[in-house]
Amino acid sequence: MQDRTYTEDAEPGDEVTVAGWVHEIRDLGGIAFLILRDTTGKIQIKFEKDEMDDDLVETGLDVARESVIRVTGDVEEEPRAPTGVEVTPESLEVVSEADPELPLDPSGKVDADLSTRLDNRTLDLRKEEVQAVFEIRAEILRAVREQFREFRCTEINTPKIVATGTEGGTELFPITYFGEEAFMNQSPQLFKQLIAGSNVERVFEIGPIFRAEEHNTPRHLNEATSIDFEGAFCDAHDAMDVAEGIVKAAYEAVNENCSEELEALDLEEEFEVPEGDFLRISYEEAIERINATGELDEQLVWGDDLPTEAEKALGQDVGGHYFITEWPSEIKPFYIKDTEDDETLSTGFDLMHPRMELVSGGQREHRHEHLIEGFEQQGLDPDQFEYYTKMFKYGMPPHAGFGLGGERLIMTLLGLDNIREAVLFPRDRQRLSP
Ligand code: AMO
Repeated sequence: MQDRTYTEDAEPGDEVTVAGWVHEIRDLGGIAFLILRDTTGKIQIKFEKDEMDDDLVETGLDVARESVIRVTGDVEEEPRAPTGVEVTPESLEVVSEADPELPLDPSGKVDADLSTRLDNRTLDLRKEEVQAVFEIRAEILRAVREQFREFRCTEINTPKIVATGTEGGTELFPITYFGEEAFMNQSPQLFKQLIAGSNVERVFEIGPIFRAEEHNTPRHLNEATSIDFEGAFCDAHDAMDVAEGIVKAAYEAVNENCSEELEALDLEEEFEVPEGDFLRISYEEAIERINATGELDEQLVWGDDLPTEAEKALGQDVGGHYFITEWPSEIKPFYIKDTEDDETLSTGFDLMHPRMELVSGGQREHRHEHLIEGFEQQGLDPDQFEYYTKMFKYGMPPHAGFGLGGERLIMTLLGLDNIREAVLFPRDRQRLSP
């Protein structure tokens, strides 16, 4: 590609070639302005009709919005221009002409519904505030990786095509694998445990999970990004410390490195890094507090899972991130270990944002016989999981971990209304393409 200057780097006195999209054209008669937009921002291109070549003026002012152009010219200071500088063009090339009928207006003057936006993501991502969400997403994932490395974890990648499910049979997507039934993986759960039992000890993975959930809600996806951790010689409290550290690292990185993006999203005032330790309350205390709010039609009893309204009521009551610990064993999966002195209580925990659940985790059952019993109690056939259970016979250390919903983290951090806003191409009940 020809040398090209990003619009934010154009300084008065430079001769530059800038390339990007036609954001707007304002024709004031004798003078006209074209606003060119690239990934770094916008720059004004000035056309003084009487003093410039007619062809150049015509090409510049007749081009359809959102066409791609390349402009060469001198940069001058102009306090009235949006970025304080403007370019007087010497040449202008239309690189790729846009159809004047756009399905979506990237200048944001005309609102589009979410469905139209998702159908036209390329145009949608030309909006500053939408680009900002994905710049922040990238920064969060970078910071999370760095924080895991500081916690001495090794990044792993595990298969997404598997022979069995782990998170409940009804939420599986079946596929055909060379004539045999297989599934899209719901979670790296068993693989990350198998590696925590190796010399690698502490692992993390950032990857897709697939859930054939029937729900079509603002906080469920059928393909989500899970941020998983598993650590040998960790108990549930150690895993909670890691989860808390990861969530805080994400907030801190956004606070430090994304001020422009927060401004584009109008969040510069509102955005706050969570302060202090996240509260840890037991499941028993959680249901007492929820019942005491009086927000629920029916009182919760021991053993109930927490419905959405209960999570909301408790979230409002607590007012910040918090953990719910010691869930009843019967509502946690087979791989979660019971507490030492009470087998009806599990070491399972959830990390909650006041709006929703972000994380599930716990200490794992690492004793071979107990693990086999757990499978049987949950109606699963241990023989199908032999590749997993047999490794528990060869020196499996106590271990713990968690799964953090990547999009839920982004959604709650930015206060997005819909989880789909945090994914480029969401998969849900209605969407299989794009
Ligand atoms: P769980 O099924 O609770 O636990 O998932 C962990 C976290 O992943 C996110 N999540 C989702 N986000 C969007 N759409 C979905 N359909 C969806 N499903 C899950 C949530 C949730 O808290 N193996 C365990 C984790 C572990 O124990 O390590 C697991 O998958 O934020």
